[in-house]
Amino acid sequence: MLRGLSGRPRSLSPWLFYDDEGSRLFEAITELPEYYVTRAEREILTSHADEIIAGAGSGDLTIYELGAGSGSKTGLLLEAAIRRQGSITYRALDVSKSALEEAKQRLEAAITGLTVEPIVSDYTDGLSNVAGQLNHRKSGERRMFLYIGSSIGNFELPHALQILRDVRAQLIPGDSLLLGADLVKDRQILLRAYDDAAGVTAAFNKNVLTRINRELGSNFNLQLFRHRAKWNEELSRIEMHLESLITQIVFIPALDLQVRLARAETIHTENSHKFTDQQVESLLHRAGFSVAKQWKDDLGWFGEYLAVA
Ligand code: AVI
Repeated sequence: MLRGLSGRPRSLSPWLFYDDEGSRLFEAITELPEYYVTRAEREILTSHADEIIAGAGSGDLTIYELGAGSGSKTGLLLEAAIRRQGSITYRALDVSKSALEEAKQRLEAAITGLTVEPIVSDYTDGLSNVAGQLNHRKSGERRMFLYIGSSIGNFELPHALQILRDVRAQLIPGDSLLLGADLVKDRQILLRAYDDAAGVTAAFNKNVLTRINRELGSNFNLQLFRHRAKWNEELSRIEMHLESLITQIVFIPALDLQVRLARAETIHTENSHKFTDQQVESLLHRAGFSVAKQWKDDLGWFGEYLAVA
Protein backbone atom coordinates (compact mmCIF):
# COMPACT_ATOMS: atom_id res chain seq x y z
CA MET A 1 0.00 0.00 0.00
CA LEU A 2 2.93 2.28 0.86
CA ARG A 3 4.32 1.92 -2.67
CA GLY A 4 0.94 2.46 -4.34
CA LEU A 5 0.12 5.61 -2.38
CA SER A 6 3.55 7.15 -2.56
CA GLY A 7 4.10 6.33 -6.26
CA ARG A 8 2.83 8.21 -9.34
CA PRO A 9 0.20 7.63 -10.53
CA ARG A 10 -1.11 6.79 -7.09
CA SER A 11 -2.87 3.47 -6.67
CA LEU A 12 -4.45 1.08 -4.19
CA SER A 13 -4.96 -2.65 -4.57
CA PRO A 14 -8.55 -3.56 -5.60
CA TRP A 15 -8.52 -6.40 -3.06
CA LEU A 16 -8.83 -3.75 -0.34
CA PHE A 17 -12.45 -3.22 -1.44
CA TYR A 18 -13.65 -6.44 0.10
CA ASP A 19 -14.04 -5.85 3.83
CA ASP A 20 -17.51 -6.69 5.23
CA GLU A 21 -19.05 -3.42 4.03
CA GLY A 22 -17.29 -3.64 0.64
CA SER A 23 -18.54 -7.21 0.11
CA ARG A 24 -22.07 -6.04 0.97
CA LEU A 25 -21.78 -3.15 -1.47
CA PHE A 26 -20.45 -5.47 -4.18
CA GLU A 27 -23.49 -7.73 -3.72
CA ALA A 28 -25.67 -4.59 -4.10
CA ILE A 29 -23.79 -3.69 -7.31
CA THR A 30 -24.66 -7.08 -8.80
CA GLU A 31 -28.36 -6.16 -8.46
CA LEU A 32 -28.10 -2.72 -10.10
CA PRO A 33 -29.93 -2.13 -13.38
CA GLU A 34 -26.74 -0.73 -14.94
CA TYR A 35 -24.46 -3.60 -13.82
CA TYR A 36 -25.32 -6.17 -16.48
CA VAL A 37 -22.31 -8.43 -15.70
CA THR A 38 -23.88 -10.74 -13.10
CA ARG A 39 -27.25 -10.92 -14.87
CA ALA A 40 -25.68 -11.75 -18.22
CA GLU A 41 -23.61 -14.53 -16.74
CA ARG A 42 -26.57 -15.89 -14.78
CA GLU A 43 -28.58 -15.96 -18.01
CA ILE A 44 -25.88 -18.12 -19.65
CA LEU A 45 -25.62 -20.50 -16.71
CA THR A 46 -29.42 -20.79 -16.39
CA SER A 47 -29.76 -21.74 -20.07
CA HIS A 48 -26.68 -23.92 -20.47
CA ALA A 49 -25.72 -25.46 -17.12
CA ASP A 50 -26.51 -29.03 -18.26
CA GLU A 51 -24.57 -28.59 -21.48
CA ILE A 52 -21.61 -27.10 -19.61
CA ILE A 53 -21.52 -29.99 -17.17
CA ALA A 54 -21.85 -32.49 -20.03
CA GLY A 55 -18.86 -30.77 -21.65
CA ALA A 56 -16.78 -31.72 -18.62
CA GLY A 57 -16.81 -35.28 -19.95
CA SER A 58 -17.45 -38.52 -18.15
CA GLY A 59 -15.97 -39.53 -14.83
CA ASP A 60 -16.58 -38.66 -11.22
CA LEU A 61 -16.74 -34.88 -11.51
CA THR A 62 -15.46 -32.64 -8.70
CA ILE A 63 -16.01 -28.90 -9.06
CA TYR A 64 -13.37 -26.43 -7.82
CA GLU A 65 -13.98 -22.70 -7.75
CA LEU A 66 -11.52 -19.82 -7.46
CA GLY A 67 -12.85 -16.95 -5.36
CA ALA A 68 -16.07 -18.66 -4.39
CA GLY A 69 -17.84 -15.52 -3.06
CA SER A 70 -21.57 -15.83 -2.42
CA GLY A 71 -21.87 -18.83 -4.76
CA SER A 72 -25.33 -17.98 -6.11
CA LYS A 73 -24.45 -18.57 -9.79
CA THR A 74 -22.38 -21.62 -8.90
CA GLY A 75 -25.52 -23.29 -7.52
CA LEU A 76 -26.84 -23.58 -11.08
CA LEU A 77 -23.82 -25.67 -12.09
CA LEU A 78 -23.81 -27.73 -8.91
CA GLU A 79 -27.48 -28.63 -9.45
CA ALA A 80 -26.73 -29.61 -13.06
CA ALA A 81 -23.88 -31.84 -11.87
CA ILE A 82 -26.21 -33.50 -9.36
CA ARG A 83 -28.80 -34.10 -12.11
CA ARG A 84 -26.07 -35.89 -14.04
CA GLN A 85 -24.29 -37.93 -11.37
CA GLY A 86 -26.52 -37.86 -8.28
CA SER A 87 -24.12 -35.97 -6.00
CA ILE A 88 -21.21 -33.56 -6.23
CA THR A 89 -18.24 -32.43 -4.17
CA TYR A 90 -17.64 -28.70 -4.47
CA ARG A 91 -14.19 -27.54 -3.35
CA ALA A 92 -14.42 -23.77 -2.92
CA LEU A 93 -11.24 -21.67 -2.68
CA ASP A 94 -11.44 -18.22 -1.10
CA VAL A 95 -9.36 -15.97 1.16
CA SER A 96 -12.24 -15.52 3.55
CA LYS A 97 -12.75 -18.43 5.95
CA SER A 98 -16.01 -16.94 7.22
CA ALA A 99 -17.40 -16.48 3.68
CA LEU A 100 -16.56 -20.12 2.92
CA GLU A 101 -18.18 -21.39 6.11
CA GLU A 102 -21.29 -19.35 5.42
CA ALA A 103 -21.42 -20.62 1.80
CA LYS A 104 -21.03 -24.23 2.99
CA GLN A 105 -23.94 -23.94 5.42
CA ARG A 106 -26.21 -22.17 2.97
CA LEU A 107 -25.49 -24.29 -0.10
CA GLU A 108 -25.57 -27.66 1.67
CA ALA A 109 -28.94 -26.71 3.23
CA ALA A 110 -30.34 -25.67 -0.16
CA ILE A 111 -28.99 -28.40 -2.46
CA THR A 112 -29.46 -32.08 -1.71
CA GLY A 113 -26.51 -34.22 -2.79
CA LEU A 114 -23.95 -31.46 -2.33
CA THR A 115 -20.81 -31.61 -0.16
CA VAL A 116 -18.86 -28.36 0.16
CA GLU A 117 -15.17 -28.58 1.07
CA PRO A 118 -13.77 -25.10 1.84
CA ILE A 119 -10.13 -24.42 0.99
CA VAL A 120 -8.85 -21.17 2.50
CA SER A 121 -6.43 -19.75 -0.06
CA ASP A 122 -5.38 -16.52 -1.72
CA TYR A 123 -5.24 -18.05 -5.18
CA THR A 124 -4.00 -14.74 -6.62
CA ASP A 125 -0.58 -15.57 -5.14
CA GLY A 126 -0.51 -19.02 -6.74
CA LEU A 127 -1.88 -22.35 -5.62
CA SER A 128 1.30 -23.75 -4.07
CA ASN A 129 0.13 -22.77 -0.56
CA VAL A 130 -2.72 -25.28 -0.90
CA ALA A 131 -0.80 -27.87 -2.96
CA GLY A 132 -1.32 -30.47 -0.23
CA GLN A 133 -5.09 -30.20 -0.60
CA LEU A 134 -5.07 -30.01 -4.39
CA ASN A 135 -2.46 -32.66 -5.21
CA HIS A 136 -4.50 -35.45 -3.71
CA ARG A 137 -6.73 -36.68 -6.51
CA LYS A 138 -9.45 -39.23 -5.79
CA SER A 139 -9.18 -42.23 -8.10
CA GLY A 140 -11.24 -41.60 -11.23
CA GLU A 141 -11.71 -37.93 -10.29
CA ARG A 142 -12.37 -35.53 -13.14
CA ARG A 143 -11.86 -31.90 -12.27
CA MET A 144 -13.68 -28.82 -13.46
CA PHE A 145 -12.33 -25.50 -12.22
CA LEU A 146 -14.65 -22.51 -12.26
CA TYR A 147 -13.29 -19.02 -12.63
CA ILE A 148 -16.46 -17.09 -13.30
CA GLY A 149 -17.75 -13.55 -12.78
CA SER A 150 -14.98 -12.00 -14.94
CA SER A 151 -12.71 -11.71 -11.90
CA ILE A 152 -9.92 -12.49 -14.39
CA GLY A 153 -10.55 -8.98 -15.74
CA ASN A 154 -9.41 -7.37 -12.49
CA PHE A 155 -5.79 -8.42 -13.12
CA GLU A 156 -3.13 -7.02 -15.41
CA LEU A 157 -2.66 -9.46 -18.27
CA PRO A 158 0.62 -11.10 -17.08
CA HIS A 159 -0.95 -11.80 -13.69
CA ALA A 160 -4.15 -13.12 -15.33
CA LEU A 161 -2.01 -15.47 -17.42
CA GLN A 162 -0.14 -16.66 -14.33
CA ILE A 163 -3.42 -17.50 -12.56
CA LEU A 164 -4.61 -19.53 -15.55
CA ARG A 165 -1.24 -21.34 -15.71
CA ASP A 166 -1.50 -22.16 -11.98
CA VAL A 167 -4.91 -23.72 -12.61
CA ARG A 168 -3.59 -25.60 -15.66
CA ALA A 169 -0.88 -27.13 -13.47
CA GLN A 170 -3.60 -28.76 -11.33
CA LEU A 171 -5.27 -30.44 -14.29
CA ILE A 172 -4.67 -33.55 -16.36
CA PRO A 173 -5.98 -34.28 -19.87
CA GLY A 174 -9.77 -34.48 -19.78
CA ASP A 175 -10.12 -31.96 -16.92
CA SER A 176 -11.53 -28.52 -17.69
CA LEU A 177 -11.80 -24.87 -16.74
CA LEU A 178 -14.94 -22.75 -17.11
CA LEU A 179 -13.87 -19.13 -17.52
CA GLY A 180 -16.34 -16.21 -17.44
CA ALA A 181 -15.17 -13.03 -19.18
CA ASP A 182 -16.85 -9.70 -19.70
CA LEU A 183 -16.70 -8.61 -23.34
CA VAL A 184 -15.94 -5.31 -25.08
CA LYS A 185 -19.11 -3.32 -25.79
CA ASP A 186 -20.42 0.21 -26.20
CA ARG A 187 -18.43 2.59 -24.05
CA GLN A 188 -21.49 4.30 -22.54
CA ILE A 189 -22.91 0.98 -21.35
CA LEU A 190 -19.58 0.19 -19.70
CA LEU A 191 -19.27 3.59 -18.07
CA ARG A 192 -22.81 3.44 -16.67
CA ALA A 193 -22.15 -0.05 -15.25
CA TYR A 194 -19.25 1.39 -13.22
CA ASP A 195 -20.87 4.72 -12.33
CA ASP A 196 -24.50 3.94 -11.53
CA ALA A 197 -27.22 6.50 -10.91
CA ALA A 198 -27.85 5.38 -7.31
CA GLY A 199 -24.17 5.88 -6.40
CA VAL A 200 -23.60 2.34 -5.13
CA THR A 201 -20.36 1.91 -7.11
CA ALA A 202 -19.19 5.31 -5.85
CA ALA A 203 -19.83 4.14 -2.26
CA PHE A 204 -18.01 0.85 -3.01
CA ASN A 205 -15.00 2.76 -4.34
CA LYS A 206 -14.92 5.29 -1.47
CA ASN A 207 -15.34 2.55 1.13
CA VAL A 208 -11.68 1.71 0.59
CA LEU A 209 -10.82 5.06 2.21
CA THR A 210 -13.09 4.32 5.19
CA ARG A 211 -11.31 0.99 5.57
CA ILE A 212 -7.85 2.61 5.52
CA ASN A 213 -9.04 5.24 8.05
CA ARG A 214 -10.28 2.47 10.35
CA GLU A 215 -7.37 0.08 9.98
CA LEU A 216 -4.45 2.47 9.61
CA GLY A 217 -5.73 5.52 11.51
CA SER A 218 -5.65 7.86 8.50
CA ASN A 219 -7.80 10.96 8.01
CA PHE A 220 -9.18 10.64 4.47
CA ASN A 221 -12.26 12.89 4.24
CA LEU A 222 -14.65 11.11 1.87
CA GLN A 223 -16.37 14.40 1.00
CA LEU A 224 -13.16 15.58 -0.60
CA PHE A 225 -13.00 12.73 -3.12
CA ARG A 226 -15.08 11.95 -6.16
CA HIS A 227 -15.64 8.52 -7.73
CA ARG A 228 -14.51 8.39 -11.36
CA ALA A 229 -14.96 5.58 -13.89
CA LYS A 230 -12.88 5.96 -17.08
CA TRP A 231 -12.68 3.86 -20.22
CA ASN A 232 -9.07 3.20 -21.24
CA GLU A 233 -9.40 2.35 -24.92
CA GLU A 234 -5.79 1.38 -25.45
CA LEU A 235 -5.79 -1.18 -22.64
CA SER A 236 -9.45 -2.14 -23.14
CA ARG A 237 -10.41 -1.62 -19.55
CA ILE A 238 -12.62 0.35 -17.22
CA GLU A 239 -10.55 2.06 -14.58
CA MET A 240 -11.93 3.24 -11.26
CA HIS A 241 -10.28 6.19 -9.59
CA LEU A 242 -10.82 8.43 -6.57
CA GLU A 243 -10.27 12.03 -7.57
CA SER A 244 -9.14 14.59 -5.03
CA LEU A 245 -11.48 17.61 -5.17
CA ILE A 246 -8.93 19.97 -3.61
CA THR A 247 -5.21 20.15 -2.92
CA GLN A 248 -4.87 18.27 0.36
CA ILE A 249 -2.53 16.34 2.63
CA VAL A 250 -3.66 13.05 4.15
CA PHE A 251 -1.71 11.43 6.98
CA ILE A 252 -1.55 7.66 7.44
CA PRO A 253 -0.01 7.08 10.90
CA ALA A 254 0.45 3.30 10.60
CA LEU A 255 2.59 3.81 7.47
CA ASP A 256 4.12 7.04 8.74
CA LEU A 257 3.12 8.49 5.39
CA GLN A 258 1.90 11.90 4.30
CA VAL A 259 0.14 11.83 0.95
CA ARG A 260 0.04 15.21 -0.82
CA LEU A 261 -2.70 15.21 -3.41
CA ALA A 262 -3.08 17.95 -5.98
CA ARG A 263 -6.56 19.08 -7.01
CA ALA A 264 -7.89 16.61 -9.64
CA GLU A 265 -5.12 14.10 -8.91
CA THR A 266 -6.49 10.56 -8.73
CA ILE A 267 -5.84 7.37 -6.80
CA HIS A 268 -6.29 4.45 -9.20
CA THR A 269 -8.25 1.76 -7.37
CA GLU A 270 -9.30 -0.87 -9.93
CA ASN A 271 -9.03 -2.15 -13.49
CA SER A 272 -11.76 -4.20 -15.09
CA HIS A 273 -10.56 -5.50 -18.46
CA LYS A 274 -13.07 -6.15 -21.22
CA PHE A 275 -12.16 -8.82 -23.74
CA THR A 276 -12.79 -9.94 -27.29
CA ASP A 277 -13.26 -13.66 -28.01
CA GLN A 278 -9.83 -13.68 -29.60
CA GLN A 279 -8.19 -12.22 -26.50
CA VAL A 280 -9.82 -14.79 -24.20
CA GLU A 281 -8.85 -17.62 -26.53
CA SER A 282 -5.29 -16.40 -26.81
CA LEU A 283 -4.97 -16.09 -23.00
CA LEU A 284 -6.29 -19.62 -22.61
CA HIS A 285 -3.97 -21.01 -25.31
CA ARG A 286 -0.97 -19.34 -23.76
CA ALA A 287 -1.89 -20.95 -20.44
CA GLY A 288 -1.99 -24.42 -22.04
CA PHE A 289 -5.73 -24.81 -22.66
CA SER A 290 -7.81 -25.18 -25.79
CA VAL A 291 -11.36 -23.82 -26.00
CA ALA A 292 -13.86 -26.67 -26.43
CA LYS A 293 -17.02 -24.56 -26.38
CA GLN A 294 -18.29 -21.09 -25.62
CA TRP A 295 -21.60 -19.47 -24.78
CA LYS A 296 -22.85 -15.88 -24.73
CA ASP A 297 -25.92 -14.14 -23.33
CA ASP A 298 -28.54 -12.92 -25.82
CA LEU A 299 -26.96 -9.48 -26.12
CA GLY A 300 -23.47 -10.95 -26.61
CA TRP A 301 -22.14 -8.95 -23.67
CA PHE A 302 -20.61 -11.75 -21.61
CA GLY A 303 -18.78 -14.94 -22.59
CA GLU A 304 -18.45 -18.28 -20.83
CA TYR A 305 -15.58 -20.43 -22.15
CA LEU A 306 -15.14 -24.14 -21.52
CA ALA A 307 -11.42 -24.78 -21.84
CA VAL A 308 -9.91 -28.23 -21.75
CA ALA A 309 -6.51 -29.32 -20.59
C1 AVI B 1 -15.36 -8.50 -9.12
N1 AVI B 1 -15.25 -7.83 -10.41
C2 AVI B 1 -15.43 -8.77 -11.52
C3 AVI B 1 -16.07 -6.62 -10.55
C4 AVI B 1 -15.87 -5.98 -11.94
O1 AVI B 1 -16.88 -5.75 -12.61
O2 AVI B 1 -14.73 -5.77 -12.36
C5 AVI B 1 -15.75 -5.59 -9.47
C6 AVI B 1 -16.50 -4.31 -9.62
N2 AVI B 1 -15.99 -3.11 -9.55
C7 AVI B 1 -16.93 -2.20 -9.71
N3 AVI B 1 -18.06 -2.80 -9.95
C8 AVI B 1 -17.83 -4.14 -9.87
